[in-house]
Amino acid sequence: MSQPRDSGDAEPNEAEQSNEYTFEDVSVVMGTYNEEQAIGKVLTDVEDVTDGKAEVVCVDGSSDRTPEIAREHGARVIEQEPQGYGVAVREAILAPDRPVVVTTDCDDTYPMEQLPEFLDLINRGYDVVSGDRLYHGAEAMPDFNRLGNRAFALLASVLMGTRVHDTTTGMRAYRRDVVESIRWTENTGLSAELLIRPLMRGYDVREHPIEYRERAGETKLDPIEGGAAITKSIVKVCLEEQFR
Ligand SMILES: Nc1nc2c(ncn2[C@@H]2O[C@H](COP(=O)(O)OP(=O)(O)OP(=O)(O)O)[C@@H](O)[C@H]2O)c(=O)[nH]1
Ligand SMILES: [Mg+2]
Repeated sequence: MSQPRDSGDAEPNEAEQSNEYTFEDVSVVMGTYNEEQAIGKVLTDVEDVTDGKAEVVCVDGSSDRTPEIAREHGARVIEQEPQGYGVAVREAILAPDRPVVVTTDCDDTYPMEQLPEFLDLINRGYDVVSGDRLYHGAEAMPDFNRLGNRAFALLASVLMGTRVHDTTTGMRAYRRDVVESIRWTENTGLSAELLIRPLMRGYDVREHPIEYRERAGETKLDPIEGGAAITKSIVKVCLEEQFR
């Protein structure tokens, strides 16, 4: 049984929730693209914290040993030509049969040790739990990215009329029915879309502070091109949701 850590929040759907999910109900999914420096650590962390119970799905476009290492750790590997973050992550979130889907990056930036907190919050009734890297300051993030991420959150907040703090985080937990009930359209901007559409459709979304570590291996994102694509996605998705 998970223990609620605070009592002040309204807890949606809790009464309807008779059975609590365990890590046997969780799939941890990620896009993987030449992440051989990080993948062993990421998958070991997932195994350790979930006692080997969570399923892992990697949608992989690598030309290095990433998929072999993933299979050695018991992950399900779906091969896909590299076409960008969102194309991989969309396939990854739609692959599992388990009722709770958690996304992460395969670069050791996200704290797998906080997975139990994400599961607790889903068990408390939230539909989406979104890791907020900026809450603790995200000192490991390059300055330019930190500034950009704050700007994206501000832009999305203004357009949605709801304050959000980190729209581009890669670590979230979703009830699978949320993921399956929405048509996802964005690529580099998918992370923002995965927060904005559920929020604007009235799902119970909660941001949750997370630690953020320095990346192992090379980034797959060009900050200028990626930043422009994310800005465009935020505006497009917010307008589409407003007028749907
Ligand atoms: N399969 C696949 N995975 C991808 C692709 N592009 C990125 N990824 C993966 O998606 C995740 C996010 O990419 P990152 O390079 O970490 O992007 P980011 O988090 O915006 O940038 P950093 O702040 O540098 O980590 C990583 O696990 C990548 O390996 C792709 O085209 N195909
Ligand atoms: Mg990353």
